[in-house]
Amino acid sequence: PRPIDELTIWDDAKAMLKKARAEGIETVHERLDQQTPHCKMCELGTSCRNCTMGPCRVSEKKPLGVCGADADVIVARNFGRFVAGGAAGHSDHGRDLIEVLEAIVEGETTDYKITEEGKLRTIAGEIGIETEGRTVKEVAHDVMDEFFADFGSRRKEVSFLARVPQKRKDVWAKLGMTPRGVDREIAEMMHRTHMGCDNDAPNTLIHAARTALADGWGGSMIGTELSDVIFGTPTPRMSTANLGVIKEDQVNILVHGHNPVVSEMILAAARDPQLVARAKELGASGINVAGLCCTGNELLMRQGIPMAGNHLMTELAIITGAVEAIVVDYQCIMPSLVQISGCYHTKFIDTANKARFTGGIHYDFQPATAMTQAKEIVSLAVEGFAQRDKGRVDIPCEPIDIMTGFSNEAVIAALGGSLDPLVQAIVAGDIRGAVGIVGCNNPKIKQDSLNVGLAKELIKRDILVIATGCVTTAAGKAGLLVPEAIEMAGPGLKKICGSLGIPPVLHYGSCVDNSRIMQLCAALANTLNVDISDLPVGASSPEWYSEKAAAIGLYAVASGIQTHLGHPPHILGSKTVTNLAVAGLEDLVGAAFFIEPDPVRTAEIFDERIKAKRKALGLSE
Ligand code: SF4
Ligand code: WCC
Ligand code: FE2
Repeated sequence: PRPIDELTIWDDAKAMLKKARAEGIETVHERLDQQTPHCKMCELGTSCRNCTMGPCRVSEKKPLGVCGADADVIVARNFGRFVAGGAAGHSDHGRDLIEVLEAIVEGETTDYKITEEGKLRTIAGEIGIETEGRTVKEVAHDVMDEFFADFGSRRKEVSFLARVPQKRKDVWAKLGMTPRGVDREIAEMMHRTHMGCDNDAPNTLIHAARTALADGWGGSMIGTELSDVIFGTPTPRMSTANLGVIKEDQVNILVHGHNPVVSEMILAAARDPQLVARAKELGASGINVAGLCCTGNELLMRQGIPMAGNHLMTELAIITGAVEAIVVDYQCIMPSLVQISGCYHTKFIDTANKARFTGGIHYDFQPATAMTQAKEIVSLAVEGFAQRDKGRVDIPCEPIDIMTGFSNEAVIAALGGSLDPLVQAIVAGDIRGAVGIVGCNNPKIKQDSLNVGLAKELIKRDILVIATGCVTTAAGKAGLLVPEAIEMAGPGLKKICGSLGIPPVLHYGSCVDNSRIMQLCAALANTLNVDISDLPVGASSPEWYSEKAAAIGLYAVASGIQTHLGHPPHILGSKTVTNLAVAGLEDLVGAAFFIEPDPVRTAEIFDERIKAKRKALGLSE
């Protein structure tokens, strides 16, 4: 096996990897070793199994599949389906929020409610729903209908395109890239990639971009906005991160997945006095709910719960031996967590019919019965405390402080009511630009080395960093999410963030919350009366692994934002597709991808781009 020091930059992870090896528990790293080397054709994207005349693997020697498809067609089709998978994940999550809103409106649940009436009315106004003199339920009903319709086939464009600068919408219209309906674009992607349909790689990629845009400005944005309406818009607050947030003397429940619909209810149930009393009867001092991955980010942003870790910490969190239950909804949940839970007293509880795990305890979580079910789940965890083997508990460190809760609403409030001070800071060059660092961990990359390395390099250069998804925990553990981190920033960023009392790296939420970044860019572009592609901004996913991350990257590029990836998707087997991704898209949408494994070099490339964009806007470099 590879030495533990090469796998991660974190001490808490190293300690748990050592414990795993001592206890004979396999993790993602050993399984990667077993899978290496990977199939070369699949890595290049040149294998196809879209029909039973195949499977086919094309190469220089055998350049065509049985049907005659060449490498360009096969790579484009594979990538198109890959993006569709990611867009489907985010968007189906968004749909689940509409269904909760529906349950509220129809009176089927009292466990969920409309917390942010003001935000609901603002959104309604933006998408053209009458709000004057109408009750909150009437408005909510129409918002629900509009958003459901955004998933269908009757629209010319999804409703949140109301937020997009006209110049950008014109670009999309000209290219046939305007997202019409979320499910429609995803289904059409599946259709186009059936044998004998879209056999022109650039054309397939245009539709891949449209599918991604239906995610970023459709499904994801709906997910974020309705989560705010139902659970509250995030406001800045302090919390903590790393495995040290797991408490030796408490019942520990980890929530993992993406949808706050489940985790919010688990958190509420864990505050039930009877359950807390029972935990105390069993010798615990209380019930501790901590987060993993994005549902952790959702709860962290809105409720300030502590964050146990990101993607590559999920197995390791259980290996502390102090976790009574891990409660999951969907996405990014390694099936290995069931096996690892089985090595301890940990109960693995799944809650979504569309994401069941063999060997897990299943609850079919529904809005109407949410609180009752959540209490049952928490009760299972509490009773499990009695079965904990104290001899196997090892919590490797003390938690580190982080600041969270930066929604656009919170940022505007901090700026005194408008984006103008931010625009002024950009114009003056104190903040030279901004880069969103988003996404995952990948066991092929030393955990968080690039996520943290890039963030540090950028803030040094007075480039504000906005973090979401699994990058947030990395930034937090590196000490970048506290106001004191301005000491690591350049003089301009230090001045601005210092005067506002905020960190130079802002925690902007979960992966669906990348829609907040899209909204911010659109608002900045509208303020300056330019296109998004004119802004001195960038996006990066240094350690990405998932289909969802590919969808995010593609909607960022299609929205006009240059986007960095730390390693390429499986497209290198086609020159046409690769050239389009890293160059050709620039002519079409005003931005492209770049692939770069080195964080310093990546920061330099962003810096160059930001200089050029500033110059074009008539600003100092
Ligand atoms: Fe082979 Fe064409 Fe069928 Fe793909 S669609 S498996 S390339 S015959
Ligand atoms: Ni979003 Fe990536 Fe984490 Fe999963 S939770 S691992 S997609 S960043
Ligand atoms: Fe996520």
